[in-house]
Amino acid sequence: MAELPPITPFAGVPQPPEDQARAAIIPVPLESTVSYRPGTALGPTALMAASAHMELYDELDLLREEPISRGILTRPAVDTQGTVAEVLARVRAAVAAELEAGRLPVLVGGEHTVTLGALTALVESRGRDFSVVSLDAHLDLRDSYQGQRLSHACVMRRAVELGLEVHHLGVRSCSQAEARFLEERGIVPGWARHLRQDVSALDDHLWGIRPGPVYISIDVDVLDPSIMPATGTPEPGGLDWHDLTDILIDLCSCHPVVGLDLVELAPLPGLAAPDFTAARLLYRALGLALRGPNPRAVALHRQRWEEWEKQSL
Ligand SMILES: [Mn+2]
Repeated sequence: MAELPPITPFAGVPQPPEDQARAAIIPVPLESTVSYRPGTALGPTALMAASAHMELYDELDLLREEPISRGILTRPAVDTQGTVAEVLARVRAAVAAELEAGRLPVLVGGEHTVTLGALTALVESRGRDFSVVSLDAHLDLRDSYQGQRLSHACVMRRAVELGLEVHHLGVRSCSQAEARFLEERGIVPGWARHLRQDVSALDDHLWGIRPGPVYISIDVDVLDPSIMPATGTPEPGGLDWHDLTDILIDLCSCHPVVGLDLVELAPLPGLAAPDFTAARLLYRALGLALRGPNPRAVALHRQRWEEWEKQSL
């Protein structure tokens, strides 16, 4: 692949001292198994460039602060040469180093496959005490795709095989084999249509997430293509900005976040809005994750989850 343009630091601000940084953004411009529209290798460059133009203040009622002041580092991009397995090994090492230093690891893709490197590092570091929340138009539960098991279309299947509990929100596209896999496992995804039609459907899904830490994986295609056309497979009927903000507020209020990623941005030349949307989305998610859970929300969540567990027995 041709040389990628340079990746500038997030938010266009000087890097905080290492000992004051609470999060580290790790760009991973991997593009190996994308199925439809190419360009996700340029996602990190575009997101970082756009992020220099954001307001550093987040006006969200719950934040009303400059999340950047909590200390957000940008690391050099992970080398994406070689096989996907080799790239994932580098991602795993980069994430492990941040975990070791007590920082929140934040991947910016690149294709969704990169998430697997972070999940592997987290399982090695802390075991399986965390759940994965996949905000994605797709289930990514295929056993293999185009002969590949390390593919964007298989990443959550590999996560399930790692022994992790995976929750899907915003789904609106899957294969018949994936639908059968869901049935066999008794997994009920948060279909985008249900979430839009009925607020209690969203609550049910959020309450069903086990109390405790979460890893949040955001595929930008969870957003509607009207605001996020710049992605490999733009599926109609997605979430809007405020829907997604509400989900992030709920997740980050009720759970400590142990890792975060934003993947599958494939910039469209001449169209700035999707890059800017992705930058703000990452910044908002980071702001909420670094703010940490609210003890009252955590207690309420545990109570609701126990009721939810009893009902589903
Ligand atoms: Mn997707």
